[in-house]
Amino acid sequence: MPRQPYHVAVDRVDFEALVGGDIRSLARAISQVESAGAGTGELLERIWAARGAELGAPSHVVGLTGPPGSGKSTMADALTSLWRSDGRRVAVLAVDPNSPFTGGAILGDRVRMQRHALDAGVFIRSMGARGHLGGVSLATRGAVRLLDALGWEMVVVETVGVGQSELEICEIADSVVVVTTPGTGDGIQVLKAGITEIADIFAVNKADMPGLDRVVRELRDMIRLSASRAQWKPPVVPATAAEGPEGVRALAEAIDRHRLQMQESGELAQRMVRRLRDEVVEIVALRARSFAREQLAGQGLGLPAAEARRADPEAAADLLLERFRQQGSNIGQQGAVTAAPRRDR
Ligand SMILES: Nc1nc2c(ncn2[C@@H]2O[C@H](COP(=O)(O)OP(=O)(O)OP(=O)(O)O)[C@@H](O)[C@H]2O)c(=O)[nH]1
Ligand SMILES: [Mg+2]
Repeated sequence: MPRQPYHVAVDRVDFEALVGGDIRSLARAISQVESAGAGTGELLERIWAARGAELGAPSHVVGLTGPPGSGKSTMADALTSLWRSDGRRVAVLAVDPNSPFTGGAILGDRVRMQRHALDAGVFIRSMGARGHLGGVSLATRGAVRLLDALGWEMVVVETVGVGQSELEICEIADSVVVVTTPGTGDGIQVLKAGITEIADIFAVNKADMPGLDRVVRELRDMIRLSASRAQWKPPVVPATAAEGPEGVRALAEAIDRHRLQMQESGELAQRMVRRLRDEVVEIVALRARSFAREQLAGQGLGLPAAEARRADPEAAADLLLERFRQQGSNIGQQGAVTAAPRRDR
């Protein structure tokens, strides 16, 4: 099976500039990761090698999710200003699985984020669905991996649009912030099933609007009633993102507190391992799927319709998996599977 679709073409990225913190090179590298889908391969390996023994703290990946118009982008902007004021570099990835667009920020967000345009410590990027072999989730994971290797302290993943992928994308984050708002039709009933369970922090944005107390109370009741044994009880934090940094200070504090608690409890390390495992599973699934499609291209299983009706798809799948194991890249090799960089193997 050809491997190169999964590999980032290192030569197309100015490596020195990239490691030196150049934003344009970073944008180019992420485009490569995005179109390559699964792996950042050699590029990551080189970055880690260039960093040497000193690893530093991993990026704090903060997921922002919630109903359309709840103020996620405004919040990302305000948090960015706040974190910049204490010297952290901030990357914002706006992920929209339904959008074909990729590259720059979405128009409204671009205008809003204009103030950061000259700041080399801010990177803003929208991740659309175009050109990915592995979908937006794998591309985002790749981008996060790259930003972590390059030492970005904060990575905000804002999910735009709706759907199951929203949950999936939240799994990338260390701290999931679910954003809701007071007022009619909003509050907790607009939150999708499943989203409340993965929330680490609830932000009630637009705290300047009437009805704040009620939403805060509803959320706190809900958290109290949920029979979670976890040490961390999601705090409910009012925010006024439109006010800028001051409007999200309490939220930023909650985000830092959550990170600290995760670090101390060992949860951060566990999530990191789990994320790597999920990513590997996703890549395997992706490769196996494209292998199966290639194998079956054109003639299907070569069966006439009457036979196809009585065919056993399980048996056919077993056959393909066996073939995949024999031919299909290094995944099928015997022995322990390692995710260590190639030079260590
Ligand atoms: N009153 C008030 N309005 C706010 C606040 N924060 C954001 N808004 C407004 O809410 C609207 C939507 O904000 P966005 O930041 O675009 O919301 P979003 O969640 O990113 O929206 P989508 O990306 O479309 O899902 C904008 O008009 C903001 O100006 C706030 O704290 N108070
Ligand atoms: Mg937005």
